[in-house]
Amino acid sequence: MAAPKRDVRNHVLFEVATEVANRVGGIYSVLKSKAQVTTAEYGSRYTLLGPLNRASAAVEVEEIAPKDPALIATIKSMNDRGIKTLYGRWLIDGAPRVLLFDTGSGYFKLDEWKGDLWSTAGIPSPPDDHETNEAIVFGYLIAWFLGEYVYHEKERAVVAQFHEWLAGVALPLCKKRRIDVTTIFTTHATLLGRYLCAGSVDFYNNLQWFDCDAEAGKRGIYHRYCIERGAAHAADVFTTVSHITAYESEHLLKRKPDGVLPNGLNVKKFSATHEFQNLHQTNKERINDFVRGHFYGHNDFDPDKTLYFFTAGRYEYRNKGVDMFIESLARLNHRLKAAGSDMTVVAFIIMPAQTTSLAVEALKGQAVVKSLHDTVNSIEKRIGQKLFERSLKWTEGQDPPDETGLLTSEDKVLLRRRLFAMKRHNFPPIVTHNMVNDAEDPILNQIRRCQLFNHPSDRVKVVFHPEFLNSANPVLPMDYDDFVRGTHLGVFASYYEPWGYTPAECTVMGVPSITTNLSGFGCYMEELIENAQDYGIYIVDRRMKGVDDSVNQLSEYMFQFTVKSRRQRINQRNRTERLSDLLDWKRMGMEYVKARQLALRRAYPDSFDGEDEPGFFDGTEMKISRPLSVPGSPRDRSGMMTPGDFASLQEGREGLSTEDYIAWKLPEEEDAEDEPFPL
Ligand code: G6P
Ligand code: 1S3
Repeated sequence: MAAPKRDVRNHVLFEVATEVANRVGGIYSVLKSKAQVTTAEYGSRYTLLGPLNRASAAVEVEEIAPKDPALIATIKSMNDRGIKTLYGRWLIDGAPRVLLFDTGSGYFKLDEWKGDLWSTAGIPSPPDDHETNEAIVFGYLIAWFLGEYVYHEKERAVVAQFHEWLAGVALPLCKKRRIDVTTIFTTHATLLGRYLCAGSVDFYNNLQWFDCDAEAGKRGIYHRYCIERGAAHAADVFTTVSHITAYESEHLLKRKPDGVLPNGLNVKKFSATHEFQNLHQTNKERINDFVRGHFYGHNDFDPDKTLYFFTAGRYEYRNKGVDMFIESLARLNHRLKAAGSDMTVVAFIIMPAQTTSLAVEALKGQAVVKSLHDTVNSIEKRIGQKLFERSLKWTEGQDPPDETGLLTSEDKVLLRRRLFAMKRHNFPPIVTHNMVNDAEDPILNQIRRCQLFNHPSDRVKVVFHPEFLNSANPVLPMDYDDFVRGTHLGVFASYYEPWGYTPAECTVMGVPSITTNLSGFGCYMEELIENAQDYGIYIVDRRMKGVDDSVNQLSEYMFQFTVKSRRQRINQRNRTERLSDLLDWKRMGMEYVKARQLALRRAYPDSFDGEDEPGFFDGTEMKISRPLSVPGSPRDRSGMMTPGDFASLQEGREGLSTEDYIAWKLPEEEDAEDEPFPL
């Protein structure tokens, strides 16, 4: 007897990842920022599944009782057999429901499951790889959960979307056990790609030639690679976050992705127009304060002619392009000196490395400037008080009070002591912390090689902050978002970057950025915007150019930025910020909708009235309305999110269109030269 048809329209959605309510990296950002649109679409039909990390769950999750009878029955059955779970609401925008599994409570079955994984999927698992053991236990718990859930839930279809290999073990199990769910596997990078790029291979020109099994074996990740490849092949729908990663996956995982699901952001609009410009100014003042302290005794550059550039991210020296950034800064320094420029660039590198403590010199810098500031303030108060008293005593016919005796000899001594404390016989430090491995640190070595030592004659100064930013830090007390707002330019010269949230975050905060055509974000913007530079999105060509040419292009972009006037920078920031809506999940989320539709069609073709599967690679283009006369606007198409070979997931015949999801259009452009804010 044929199984009864499941209701595909009213389907249930599970999203499975190891970073649910547990901040590790980019996937946490994806799930967290997307939660609002997905809960808006699904309500209680949406649940995120992840492993239970008690420390982070304690602050991020509020426990509640489940209401869905199938969920109640499934959780009870697993609990009765020793598996501990936590069901609750993730305390973020959208407050999605989460079900977290305590993998520790499943380890009693680890050996049995490892044997099963080998016999059902041919995936080996060495004994001493903790991360893989976690992935296996988690994968088996998820397959167990889904199997029981669809046993109890007989009416509605179930879509399960898995992120990254760590959550991928359940996919071959679902297929082998014929669990009645439809699955999507989304990879945010490939294991082999990340490893190969971190070495010194010419990755993109050799993608089709790598012997993947051998390369994975050489790096001791063969078993992990098998999980990733198995997941990609077992899923009903396979997707990645960008075209560049789709291309990489096709060659390294041997399955061409069905489509691309780019990452969005939860773009919060500011109620006041141009509010983000004011925020730039106030946060820049805070960075100025840090710079005054850090460069004490060498404050010979004008804050009004100083630009703040930065790069940030996980410490992956080559993959995140820090090597190229530092080399380009050295060339920029040379160029600014040769041109006799009066501009100074302070370049920040914010990347966590192993440190022992904050450096004494960095702390001292902030302390001496603070003492100077306090002393000047108290002198100022005393002078004011004296002047006031003298003025009160003034009578007609007398000379008005003058400056005589306002500054006492005690004040002069105090001031002199503060000035002496600011004498220094060394250059301002590069690094704000004591590094565990200073002599071998790749960033420091590159800075040494390029001789960017913060010499007074240098027009480019460097500050390496080897810790993520935090407003409780005594040296640079700012949270990351505030810091970004205060800077002028983000530089992310990545070599391996499947998407790249850092430049996207700059964009929504109205901060111009430089990225590369090897990053998913860079490619996406290049496709979408004709003249990206006008919008503050600079894209370095690292694909077709040699390294030296790419470095020159990067330093040229930075140099061109330094010659902009303040008005031009303000105008450019306005244009950058206008792109925010392009990156909003309200728009990007549409690709997820399409992927789920495709998964349902593939699993339940009969529920779609026998229609053929829609052409998955036929991108549908739509016009974005804008005044034709205005130059420099994004290209007139919005179905461009997944262009080219891995074109847009089909805009369905089920009433699916981007406009229907959350209406979006490019705001009309103002006259860039006529904007109502102070210079
Ligand atoms: C914002 C503020 C302006 C300020 C400007 C500085 O636009 O609203 O008042 O003059 O930032 O820009 P700059 O690029 O020089 O930091
Ligand atoms: C990955 O994190 P990563 O920094 O290791 O996933 C992110 C989210 O999709 C993506 O933005 C990033 O490029 C990838 O590299």
